[in-house]
Amino acid sequence: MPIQIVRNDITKMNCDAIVNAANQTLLGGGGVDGAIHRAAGPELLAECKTMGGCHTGEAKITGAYRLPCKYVIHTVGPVWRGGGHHEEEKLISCYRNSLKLAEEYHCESVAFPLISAGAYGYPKEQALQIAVSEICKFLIHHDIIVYIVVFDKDCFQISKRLIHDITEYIDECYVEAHYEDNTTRLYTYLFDDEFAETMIDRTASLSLSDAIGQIDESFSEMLMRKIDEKGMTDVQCYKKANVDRKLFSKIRSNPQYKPRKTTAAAFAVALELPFDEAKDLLSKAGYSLTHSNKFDIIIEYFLKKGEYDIFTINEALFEFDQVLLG
Ligand code: AR6
Repeated sequence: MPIQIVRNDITKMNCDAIVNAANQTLLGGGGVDGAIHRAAGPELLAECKTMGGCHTGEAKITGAYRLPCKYVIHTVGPVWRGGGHHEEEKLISCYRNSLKLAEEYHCESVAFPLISAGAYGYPKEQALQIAVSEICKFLIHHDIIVYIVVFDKDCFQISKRLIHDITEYIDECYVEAHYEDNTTRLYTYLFDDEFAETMIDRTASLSLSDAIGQIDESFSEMLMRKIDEKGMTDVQCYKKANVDRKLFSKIRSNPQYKPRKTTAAAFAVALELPFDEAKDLLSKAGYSLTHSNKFDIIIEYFLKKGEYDIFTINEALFEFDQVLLG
């Protein structure tokens, strides 16, 4: 997945660059800035002293010294003053300028903290939204892995209404699934038998090789067909699915490739498939969406609502401790 939200101490991130939420002096401070300077050692401060500070929204790069990464990109986020003082614009610039530096220094992976979301008081939810949206815009044209590193789950508080809606939906589905378990198992068996009989009738008149020759379109074939039908390019599709190029090539070149469920679902979302078509695509990879686990219910919830923003879906999956799409 080219973008990942992880819970970690950013100083432990083993990637090419980590981003520091610094202040204009670049001479260290509290929060993530303090943690980075402590872990990097005094050589980092010595280099920062030669940098001449940094304006809000801009970014500068230094070595990483004792940190496990190669570079530290220092950027200065805006102090939140109610939202009417160009805070959003400045925060957007922090992400753009940091990513530009990462590109110039040929970084293949970079980790961001939630800039401005601590001492500078930017509302966390909005800070997260800006981070995700700026990183995604960048990823459309660049092959690099970006991590958003957060310390606490609070940062993931997606809108309370969304969580409330999903929770209600999950509750309803659980009740339904439970009800079905107790009362309709017999019906299910009957249905399955009928289905099995039909299949036996249909195949009885065929030779084995004819029957095998009727193997359905595979996941990979269906995916490529849907991409064409939607008028998308491959790149648009795998980026939107938050899937990396290598994995997409594997799927493309091997018609029998069986992706993980999270990958199959990510493509259904990227293609903006209606619920029934999404179920078809998943079934090609051997998966179904049931009401007996939260992952399936959350995916169903978004597909049925026609909401196809993978990062919103991933925030919701994270909130309910589920594996993310991509
Ligand atoms: N790893 C990942 N995230 C962290 C870590 C860590 N080790 N430590 C804190 N966070 P902040 P700002 C999160 O205050 O709001 C400094 O004094 C934290 O929970 O570090 O941009 C500078 O010198 C929060 O979500 O940065 C400036 O004066 C996010 O990182 C000022 O603070 C950012 O919190 C900058 O304030």
